[in-house]
Amino acid sequence: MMRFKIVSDSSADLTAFSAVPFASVPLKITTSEAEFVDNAELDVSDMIGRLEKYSGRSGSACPNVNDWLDAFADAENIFCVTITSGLSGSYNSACIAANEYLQAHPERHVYVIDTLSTGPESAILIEKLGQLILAGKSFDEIVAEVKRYQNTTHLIFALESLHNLANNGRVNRVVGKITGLLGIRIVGKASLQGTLEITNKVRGAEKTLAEILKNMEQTGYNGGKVRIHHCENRTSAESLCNRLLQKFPKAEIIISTTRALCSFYAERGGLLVGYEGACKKGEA
Ligand code: X90
Repeated sequence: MMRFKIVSDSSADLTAFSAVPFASVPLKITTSEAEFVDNAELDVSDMIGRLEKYSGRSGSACPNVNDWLDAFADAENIFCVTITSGLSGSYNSACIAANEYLQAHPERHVYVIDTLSTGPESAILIEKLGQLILAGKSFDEIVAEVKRYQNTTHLIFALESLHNLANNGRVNRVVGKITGLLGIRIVGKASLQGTLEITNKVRGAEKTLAEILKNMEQTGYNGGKVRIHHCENRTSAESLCNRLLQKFPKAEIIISTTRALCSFYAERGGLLVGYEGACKKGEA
C-alpha cells in the first residue's frame, strides 16, 4: 500500500480507524483550571460534567504545525483531514505542515482535505479514503475520487445550546441567545463555506427529529450511509436511526459519540448527522 496513512484531527470523533494506518491529532479544550486533550485516554463524559460545573472562560486550540508533522511521521502517501477552515485554524496549520513535509521529502505526497465540516461528515470521508486505499488506487486517483465524493456528503446538526459556540465567536452572539430556553433546539447544517447555517429552531425532541429528516431528504438523502454522533443523547440518536430505517430499510447507519472537541461545542444533547446525499454544487 505504498505506506499510505490517514491523519485526521480529533474533530472527526475517531480515536482509531482499523482499515489502514491512521493517526488522530488532538485538539484541546482549555479552561483557566484544566486542559483536556482530545485523545483516546480522555474520559469525555467526565469532561462534559466538569465543564458544566465551571463558570469561567473556556475555549479550544487546534493542532500546531509540529503536531501534524509528528503524526505524518514517515508515511509516504498522506491524506490529512481537518475540521472546517471556516471555524478553525487546523486546516491552515495542516497545510503549512504539508508544505514543510514535502520540502523535506519531495518524492512523497500529502493531500490536505478541508472537510468544511466536522464530526460524522469527516468520519464518512475518512471511511471513503480507507476504502479507496484498500482498493489499491493510486494517490492521484484517490484525490480525484474523494473530491467528487465530498461534493455529495452533508452535515446536519441539532443543538440544545449555542453557549460555547457563541462565547468563542463561532456564531453570532445574538443567535447564541436564542438557545438556553427550555426545549428549544437549533437545527442547522454545514454551509458551503464551512460555517454554521441555522435552518430552523424547533421545540421538543419529536419536532427536532422531523426537522432533521426533512432537511436530509431536501438535500437528497435516499438510503445511503448515515453516521450519527451524539453528545450524551443516545435516545435521540436511536430514534433518528429507527425513523430512517422505517423509510430506508437498507440504510447503513452507525451511531457513535462525540469526542471532546465536538462535545465541547455541540454540548450535552447535541446531535451531528453526516450522510450521503445529492451534490452540494454542480455535478459530481
Ligand atoms: O480551532 C479550534 O479551536 C476549533 C474550533 C472549532 C469550532 C466549531 C466546532 C463545531 C463542532 C458544532 C456543530 C456543527 C457545526 C458544523 C459547521 C461546519 C460541532
